[in-house]
This record gives sequence, C-alpha cells and structure tokens, in this order.
Amino acid sequence: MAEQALHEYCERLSLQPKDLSTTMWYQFIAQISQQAILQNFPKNAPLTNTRKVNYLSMEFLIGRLLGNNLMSLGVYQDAESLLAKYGQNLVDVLEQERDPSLGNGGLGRLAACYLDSMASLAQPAVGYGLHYQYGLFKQGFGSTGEQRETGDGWNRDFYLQQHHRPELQQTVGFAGEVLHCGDDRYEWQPAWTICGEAFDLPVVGYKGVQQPLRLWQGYSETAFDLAQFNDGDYLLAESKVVDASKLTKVLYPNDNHQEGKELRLMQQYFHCACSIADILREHLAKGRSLQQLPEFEVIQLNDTHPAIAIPELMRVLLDQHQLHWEDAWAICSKTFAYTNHTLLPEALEQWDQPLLAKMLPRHLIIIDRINNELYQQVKAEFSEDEFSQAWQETAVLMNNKVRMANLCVVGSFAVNGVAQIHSDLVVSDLFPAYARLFKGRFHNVTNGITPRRWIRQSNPALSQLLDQHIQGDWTKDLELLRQIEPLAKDPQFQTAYRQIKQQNKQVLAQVIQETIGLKVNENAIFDVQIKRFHEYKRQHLNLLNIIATYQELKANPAQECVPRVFIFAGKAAPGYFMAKQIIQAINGVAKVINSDPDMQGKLQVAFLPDYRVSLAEKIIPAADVSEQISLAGKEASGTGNMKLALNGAITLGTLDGANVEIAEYAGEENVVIFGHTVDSVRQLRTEGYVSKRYYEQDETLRKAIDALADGTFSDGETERFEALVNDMLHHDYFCVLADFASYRQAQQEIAKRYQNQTAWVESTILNTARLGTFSSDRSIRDYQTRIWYKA
Ligand code: 26W
Repeated sequence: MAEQALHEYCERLSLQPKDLSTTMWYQFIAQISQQAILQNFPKNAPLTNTRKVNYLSMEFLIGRLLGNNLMSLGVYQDAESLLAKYGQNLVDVLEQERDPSLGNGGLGRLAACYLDSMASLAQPAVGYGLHYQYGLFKQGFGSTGEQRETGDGWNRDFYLQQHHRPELQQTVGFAGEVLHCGDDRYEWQPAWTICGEAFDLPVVGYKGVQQPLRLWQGYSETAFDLAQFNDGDYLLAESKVVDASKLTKVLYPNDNHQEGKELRLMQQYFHCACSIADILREHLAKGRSLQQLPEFEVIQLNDTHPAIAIPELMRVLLDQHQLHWEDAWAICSKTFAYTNHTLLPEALEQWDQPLLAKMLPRHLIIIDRINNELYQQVKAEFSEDEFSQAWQETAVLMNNKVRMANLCVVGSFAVNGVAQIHSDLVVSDLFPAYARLFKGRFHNVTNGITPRRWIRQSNPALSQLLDQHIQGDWTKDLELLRQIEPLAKDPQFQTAYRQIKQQNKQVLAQVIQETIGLKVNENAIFDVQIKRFHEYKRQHLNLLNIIATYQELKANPAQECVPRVFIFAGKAAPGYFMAKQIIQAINGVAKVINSDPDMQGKLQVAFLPDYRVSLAEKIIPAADVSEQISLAGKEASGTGNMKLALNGAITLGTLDGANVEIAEYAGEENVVIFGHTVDSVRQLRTEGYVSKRYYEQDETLRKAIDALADGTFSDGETERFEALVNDMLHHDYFCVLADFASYRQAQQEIAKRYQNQTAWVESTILNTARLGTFSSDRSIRDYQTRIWYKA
C-alpha cells in the first residue's frame, strides 16, 4: 500500500524515488501517516460512562510528532524498511520535522506527556490550547556569550500533523457594555468579536485511542471597517483587524513570571471562551442536559492561565441558558479541577481589576459575586480574631487585583500540587485557610513522563536491552522495569548497559561538535543541567563549582582528577536580566576553560544553544549526572529529573520537588543529596541570611566569585558580570552561597563514586529499575482515582 502511495507521490512530482530529497521523503511519510490517522479520527475510547477530560492549557510542548505517531500506530519498522529500500534513513527523515515549540518548559511538556498517556490508557480526553504562529523564540549566542533571540516561525500553516476543522469555528466577544436587566439578569454587549478557528493535532495513543489536541487560532470576522474609519473612529476600526491577527501570533516567553499584559489576558480569554463553547456544544449534541455536565465532563486547569474559564462557564449558563446563580454554580463547581505548578509569588497571576472591567466587564461582575459569596463562607467558618487573616488569604478580589489562583481554588472541586513536598507546601504555606474551609479539596498527584518518548523513542538501544530482559510490554506498564533489578550486579548486563551509555555519549559528543565545534572527552563524566534559566534553579551554583574546580586544577596541575564535561542547555525569558547574566557567565567561563590547554581532557564546558524537545531527546540518554539543584521549596516537581534518572543518570540534587520521591524510590545510596532543606532554609531566613559571610569565610568560594568579578571570564571587562556578582554578595535570595560548600562536597562524592565503575553502573541500573512509578501513565491513574472519578 505504501509502495502504491509512493508511486503516486513521485508521479505528482514527476520524479523517481531515487531523486527525492530528504525533505520530500519527510513530506511523503508525514502525508501517509496523517492519512492513516484521519481515516478513522477521532478513534474514541470504548463507550463508557466515564468522564471526558478537557485539559485546558496555554502551552503544549509536544515536540516532533511524526516518529511518535509511527511508533504508536505500530508502523515504525515498516517505514524504516520502506526507506531503507531506497537508501534512506528514517532517523534522518524524521529530523526534517520542525519541533512545534508551543510551550516554555515544564508545564507545557507535562501537558504533552499527559495527552500521550490519556490516549494510551483510553482515558477520553481533548487537549485545548492555542495555535501560536510563533512558538518559543530560538536561542543563539552573541560574540560575548549573551543570549540572542529570534522568532520561531514553525510554519504552522504547512505543518503536516494537523487537521483544519473549519466547522468548529467559534466567535469570542471583548470589551463593551453590560446591561443590567433586573433581578440577576445581565446582558453583555461586546464592542468587538474575534473568530476562533480550530486545528486538531491527533494525539495517537500507544496501541490506544486517537483523540485531538485542539488548538485555537484567532482571525478577524469582519474585514477592516472602512466606514467606521471614515467616521473618525479609526482606532476601533483598526483594532478589529489588528487584534485578531495579533491574538495568537506569539507564545509569551515567560516562565514563572507574570507580566500582566493586556494581550495576554485576551489570549487567555480567547482560549477559554472557544474551549468552553466547544465542550458545551459536544455535550449538548449528545442530548445531555446542562445539569449532567459534571457527570460527563471534567475541565482540568493547567495552572491558573485558563482560570477565566470558570466565570466564562458561569456566564454562558447564566446569560445564554438563563440558569439561576445557584444552579449554575452547582454545575460549575463540580466541573473544574485545578493543578498548581508553582509557589513563586511572582508567578502567581493577578490581573488589575480596571483591565478586567474594560476587557471582560461581565466576567468581573461574576467574579465579584463569587467573591461576595466566599466572604460569607469565610465569615461563618472563622472566628472574629481569625477572620481578617483568613480573608486576607482567601479573597479573590483584593487591593484592586483579581487573584487567579484563589479564583481557581474557589471554583474547583479539587486542587492538586505536582509532587508530595509541593502539595504539602500548597496547603501549609499558600492556602492554609482554604484547606480548613474546603476540607478534602487538596490533593497530590506527582508528575510523570511518557516512557514512549523519553525511553522508547529517545533511547532505542536501552529500549532493546529492556525488551530482551523484561517479560511484558514495559512501554505500557513501566513498573515492569523492576524485573531488571536482580540484574544490577550481573557483569554481563552491566557491560551491556554501560556500552549503551557510552554509545549515547558518542552520539551526543558528535552533536556537541557539530553545534558548537567543541570536541569533548567521551570518557569524562557527562554532567548535565538542562532546563529553563531561573535564579531559583541555581545554574550559577553549578557555575561556581566549575570555576572553583578550574582554579584548583590550575593551581595543582599534577592533581589526580576525574574528567568532566559540564553540559548546559536552556533559555532565559527575554526580559529576565539576571537569568541572562547567568547564561552569559557560563559562556564566558566555557570559553576560557575550553581554550586552556591545561584543561585538555580534564574539564570542559558545553553550552548547547536552543534547548528544545528534540535536543533533550539527544542529551538525556547520554547523561551520567543529573543536576537538580534548586533551592529547597522552590521547584514544584521537575520532570527532567525523572527522564534523566530513568535513562541512567545519577541525580545530584537538593531535597526539592520530585527529587525527594526519586531518592526514596531509587534508594538513598543511588542518588547524591546535598544542601539546605525547606526547614533549614526557613531557619536561615529567620536568623537573617547574610550571603557575604559565606564569601568572607570560604576561600574557595571567594576566589571563584572574585574571578567572575575581575574580568578573568569577560575579556578583562570587570563590569560584564557585575550585576550577578553584586546579587550573590548582597542579596542571594536563593541561598547559592549557603549551599556552595555542601554542593562542592557532593560533587566530590560523585567523582569518587564514578571511579568505581562497577558500583556506579549498578547504581544507574537501579535507577532505571526502580523509577517506573514516574511514568505519566501512573500520574493519569492517580488523577483518575484521586480526582476525576473520586467517589
Ligand atoms: C504567568 C507566567 C507563568 C508562566 C508559566 C507562570 C507560571 C508558569 C508555569 C506554571 C511554570 C512552570 O512551568 N512550572 C513548572 O511546572 C512543572 C510541571 O508541573 C514542574 O515540574 C516544575 O517544577 C515547575 O517549575
């Protein structure tokens, strides 16, 4: 069949198969795979009375889809053999696909893993997101190592793994007036409307069902309004066209930091309005009543970015379906569930009330009513003495701001954090009053990652080894990895496992050479920190240890050392000055160390530009050490930590996020833990943390920081890293200096362990064997039992 299709494809191009370019091969494979999928799309889960999950997220970092789809359809080998017949390599062909980078980091990638798991487990689900024209910016480095950003036009209009659905179009209103029509009745007359067009990216479950990731794109219903323009109302006339085309143009590149921009609020509302309308359309089309909505649908909010969906559903029920407030609220508050992904205060979204009043006047009225009803509940629950504090914490409207996390907690039947320690902190530090008010509403669901992409697809050699030694399909049931635990000490298995790591390191070494022209020592420890750049993630703690190591090796050239390659990748938000300083400093240090002949084969630093899913797929299988060194209490979970550990890297981490659970499952002797804990950080702050003291008392630390300040790593310029140095010495909110000594010791422990290769390989095998629980299939099952189908 494929042969016939190839024949036709070539005929259309008037070419022979041998004359097809790699791009043409990609297009051909993509087209037949998409045809195969669309033949019976959506391929729904068997009809049950289970709830469908509507996963609302502003970000889906899906990465390349074609390889994944071929694998899930079970035709990967067929495609491989067909291509081989014509002297083509499938891996090269798949490389032709542009990563759709429709997300920033952890939150977006998690959404993609969850879609994969839901389809694989036949959990009915639709992902709802935005069809951005520009995904996350592409990253390059300038001549002094500074981050440079360029647009990522991923060619969305020609992306082959999608399906335009014009019949699903929606219309969304903005701004305008609200008429009060007596009693509880209101009528919103928007000033203008924008249309939403749907694009479905089929999510192909592994031997499972196929269901859509539905992405909305804004376009203008009416052309430029010339009459209005001529009447002098040109601003409004223009806004119709300009806003529509701008609306879904670009993904906001902030991670863990809110900007509060009007266009972002419009994106959020557009996303929610289109999705809510689509959910209700399907629900009603099945002949079900509005009251049955919570029985058949759950709307999972991926952080607060889609929070406005709550007042939007209320608005539709009240204004369009004429329900009473109590009836509408009864439906609404049983339909939504909210996942919190961060405790950082600067990431908790708050919208200015005046902005909401202007852009979404009806929604503000609804939010105000929600706030008033809540006020009564808080009054009833708390004593007079407690009230003021409790209201301070729980109010949705406070100081002229709308607090979106609060709106989510009030409007949802379940709230969850993403790792045990994080979920505990959500209750104890963020929402203690809510936890008392809404008993049983707070849960934990520890994050997970899909083994299809992060082992099967990215690490084929390891997958083959696992296939040989495991009974049953570990790709569908990752707990089966336990079967290799008894082999951890087996010399033959150890050799095979080690050889795979070595091969993967060779492949990565080649990538490094091709991208940055650095030839790395393949026998060195590959020490990896790959993630967004943020002060709380403390890439600069890693950097200080690199500098200290460099200085030590320079001072004692004869000293025995375990060779290291430090590998970094990650982007900083374009407006995040300090994160960009850290990137530039790493590049500055890399340049000096890599060109120092004394460091040859001993110490190298590789900063790979433009971190993205497809690059992660190459780095992770080759890592020996996984750096998870955030300040305790700041990283909600982390998911890179899971991917790296499962692929046989040893975690070097703080007791933060999912590291805590990784250590429990892997066994403490198979990870290296260091640094302050949540409690000891608290104590440090109570005592009054002064970072300068550590600088003064620790010579190694002082010399490392001084070298950043004195121009050693900045072509003699002393100002280049001034801001970073000053911050470390005078603020250091994330306690880098307080953890330096302990981190350095942990790094030495790593070196010591690596020298005993037998014990090291045993440890890495045990990491693979024992971490099956971090499959996103387990996470989805936890959502099912703890939240979606909780009795
Ligand atoms: C409004 C600006 C903004 C943008 C993105 C605020 C917050 C975010 C995200 C919630 C940040 C994020 O991606 N958080 C990460 O979520 C992952 C998935 O749960 C966790 O593994 C990470 O620890 C967490 O940082």
